[in-house]
Amino acid sequence: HKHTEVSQLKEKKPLVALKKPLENAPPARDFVGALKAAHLRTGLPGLIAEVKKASPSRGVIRENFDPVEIAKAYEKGGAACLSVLADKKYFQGSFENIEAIRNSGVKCPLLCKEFIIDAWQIYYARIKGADAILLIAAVLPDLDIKYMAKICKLLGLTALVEVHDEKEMDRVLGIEGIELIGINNRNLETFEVDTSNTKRLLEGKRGDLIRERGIIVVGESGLFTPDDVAYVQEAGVRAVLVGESLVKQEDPGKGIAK
Ligand code: IGP
Repeated sequence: HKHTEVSQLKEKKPLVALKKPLENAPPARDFVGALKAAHLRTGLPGLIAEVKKASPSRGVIRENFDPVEIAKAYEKGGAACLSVLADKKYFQGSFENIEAIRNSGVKCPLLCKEFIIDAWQIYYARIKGADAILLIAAVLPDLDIKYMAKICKLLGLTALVEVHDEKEMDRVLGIEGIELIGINNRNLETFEVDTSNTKRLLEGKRGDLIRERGIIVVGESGLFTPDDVAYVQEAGVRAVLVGESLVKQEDPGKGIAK
């Protein structure tokens, strides 16, 4: 089933059409470098602040949604990187939002939050100004993750590979060259959030291997308070991805550690 979808997509957007704009795109920014620098500077996990209007679990999170205004507030507040929802159907995002933020003078590296199932989406994200893309282990076979991570390397993009259980973590640790892993605390089927997910997945041998390889782990979803952040930091993350709790504030940049 997945494979028919992919081949249909390939017919719709031939890669050749993306060749020229790709050659003209300015180089990607260093997403992992920005996270490490923020972590060193603050002693706290580097923050990826998410520009998100709505979600399937919460509905509309912010009524007067201006992506550029939010991005600027995040940068001013001290976020290391930004995550921008591109998915229309579930999150009311767009690739145009990424482009608008990139063209607004915001300097933070940008993560394109799209459900990527085919290579052309990676090239497209790059053209729209993304510096990193999300690869979700729950929807991609290992071979696709490998292949897409290779494309990212060629384009100078960072791949954030997202896992939400031990099985997915082990699959991703079996792939060479992955430098950024996100642990999603949200169960994708029930939408329930449990931050102890991050802790569990970093215990024992998995945590050892991650430290040995210098992989940066991002704690994702359901982080609302400084205590939540301290908890996942204690578990071993050096970066966090926060959306809802920031987006719903009047000043979304308020409360970010500089
Ligand atoms: C942010 P929250 O609970 O702070 O708004 O979560 C982010 O982790 C979440 O939006 C997310 C997501 C995803 C969205 C994590 N992985 C994959 C879409 C697709």
